[in-house]
Amino acid sequence: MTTLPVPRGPRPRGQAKTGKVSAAALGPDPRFDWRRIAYHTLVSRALDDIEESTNRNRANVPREHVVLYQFSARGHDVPQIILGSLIDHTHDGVSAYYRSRPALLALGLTIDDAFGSPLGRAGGFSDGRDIGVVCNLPNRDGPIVLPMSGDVGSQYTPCAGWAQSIRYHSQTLKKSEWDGAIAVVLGGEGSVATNGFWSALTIATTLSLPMLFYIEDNGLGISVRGDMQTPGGDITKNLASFGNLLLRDGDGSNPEESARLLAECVDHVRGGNGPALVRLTVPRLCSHSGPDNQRGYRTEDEIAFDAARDPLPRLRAFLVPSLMSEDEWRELEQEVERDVQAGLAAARARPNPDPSTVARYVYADDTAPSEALGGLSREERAALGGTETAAESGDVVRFAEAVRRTLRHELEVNPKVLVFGEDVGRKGGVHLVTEGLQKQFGKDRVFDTSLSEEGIIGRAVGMAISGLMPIAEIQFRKYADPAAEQLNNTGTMRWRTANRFAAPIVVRMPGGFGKDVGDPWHSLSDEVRFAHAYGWQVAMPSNAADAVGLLRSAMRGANPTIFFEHRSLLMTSDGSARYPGDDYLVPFGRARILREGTDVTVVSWGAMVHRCVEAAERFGDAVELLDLRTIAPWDRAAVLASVEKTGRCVIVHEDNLTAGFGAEIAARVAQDAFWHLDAPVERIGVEDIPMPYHPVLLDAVLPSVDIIASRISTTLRA
Ligand SMILES: Cc1ncc(C[n+]2csc(CCOP(=O)(O)OP(=O)(O)O)c2C)c(N)n1
Repeated sequence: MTTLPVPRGPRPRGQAKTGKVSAAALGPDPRFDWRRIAYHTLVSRALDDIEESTNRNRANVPREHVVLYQFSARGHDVPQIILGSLIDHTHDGVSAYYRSRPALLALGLTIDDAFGSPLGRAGGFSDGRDIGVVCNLPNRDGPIVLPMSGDVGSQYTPCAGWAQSIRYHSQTLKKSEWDGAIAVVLGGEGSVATNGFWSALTIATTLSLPMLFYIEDNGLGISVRGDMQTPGGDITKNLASFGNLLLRDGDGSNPEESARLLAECVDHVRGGNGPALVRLTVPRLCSHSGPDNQRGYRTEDEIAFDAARDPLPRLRAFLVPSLMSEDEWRELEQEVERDVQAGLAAARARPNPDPSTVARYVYADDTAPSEALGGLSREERAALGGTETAAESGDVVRFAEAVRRTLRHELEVNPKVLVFGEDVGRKGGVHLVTEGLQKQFGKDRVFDTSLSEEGIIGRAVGMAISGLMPIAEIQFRKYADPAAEQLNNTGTMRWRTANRFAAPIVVRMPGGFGKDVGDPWHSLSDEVRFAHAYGWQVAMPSNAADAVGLLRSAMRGANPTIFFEHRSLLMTSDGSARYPGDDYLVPFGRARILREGTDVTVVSWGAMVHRCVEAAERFGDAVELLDLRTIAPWDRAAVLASVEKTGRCVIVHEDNLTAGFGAEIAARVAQDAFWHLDAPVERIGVEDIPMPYHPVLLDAVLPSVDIIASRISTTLRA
């Protein structure tokens, strides 16, 4: 045997070199129901035992008993369950990851669901749609667990959003039932290297939010050691200069020390003293996941070293005989065995998910039997109402002013609306769209954020789940890229939780070329990326009136929305229109016919619509021009009906030609209107070149009125 390293973490306090502390010696602390903690630990171990022996990498497991993807929490369990027992406020929110099931058991996860979901059975967290341990707990009358995601680190910023929501509900909306609630995030030591961790830490510490970071340090991120994740391998040491963060560090295999440190941190955060971070070292008594066999990166000695730090025997020694007799412990084991076997049988008896339902819940479904947690309720949305009839008496407004008025009105009528982003508060946004709103509505409702798009979107998600309506601004389309992970997870949330959770946020983003200027960073269009993503509505209004109607529909709706504010339209006459009123709504997926024509259908959206209008004027009554207004959903019926009439189709957009959204429309037209076509479907877009800076170059890449007209002409002659 090689010499083993000294166990990490300080020696537990109250523990002599060779002695041990008993639970009774701690005195009665009513917060800790140790029998319950022991019960859940034994349940968690039994789940791990059964799943480890039935995962699909094991031979001889009957097909119907196979766990498709398995993660064990063995070794992480005791401190997680202790933590879970401290999360007891109705509005506590927890954000966790794939190794967090023990905490969920303490928070009310049933054994049936705990088994059923890894088996992929119907019902449960996701109705067979997501990995069994990537789970959630939508509790309407108690602490909730936000939907987990598979991406390491993505759990942090939604948790910061929940923490900020606690403050908003409690202090701004004066809902006293939120007083004293906390947000708790769980993560491994590998996750402290991620963007999400740092983004959430910045939000929580700069705003002094009620947020607890619990880092379970098992020393390995799959096979990579902790000193690759943070220098020296100890995140608490490295964070010592954060004045506004309580830091604690200890041995998670020691129940007494875990309980003491976790309770201290929870009390600190619950007491309104700002955030805390506690790191507990824990052994990983298992492979990373079912398919991993630890070969090549862990020696037998290292495995044995961790085995000697198993918190379960230490829990037993801590409780027996000081709080429980040997007989009582045995009875507890028997009770767990009975409950686990019953839960396993119930889970195995569940049917497989129904394939005919797999397409359900990509978007909101108001006919669903129960409502998802997140966003405005059906009643709140109905009460806000709205009209599809535009007021005719409105003054002509610029696009930017139209958006500002809409935000202002919605802030006035809906106290759950919050508007935020980089420079959105004091300055009023770099495009001045939110100018004056902070002055009018205060810093709780209209505010600047730290410079992290991951943080802006993740925070919005946590807020939406708490029932708020967050309107996030991304300064320029290109800068949504750092938030890609959160945006993706927002779009799939309703589907992957089978309508248990949704995050209907609105993301406003200026994009496209500017007036006389471009560049690769501030002029990106690339809207197709959001049409390609799951679950998003995408609005690309070409004028102020549509902007009002679409933005309001999004803000009173139940689906997450990308709302493009084209740079060249914000302050120009092209984008201006008559203000259609404070209740005006434009439904998504309904194109506007800008002019009727007989021989060719031109389809466009955003700023290109105006060039198409100009080009179309050269052809008398030949051109029928459709402004799609939204590309997800897009008005297929209107396009097909028009092409059936005209027999020709030209699609014009600013985005790249290759795999631009025009390709989707062209494919649909070719398939569904083939027999009506008299000419090949034509697409016009930027020829796969980044947006250049100099106006001469910009003009060279953008589809011009002349180019559009010449292609219409060619199509008409075909
Ligand atoms: C963004 C992202 N990158 C990579 C992965 C693949 N991956 C899954 S778990 C993991 C290691 C995580 O380690 P840690 O945070 O310490 O948690 P532990 O598994 O040790 O509990 C990696 C790299 C992922 N899921 N997400």
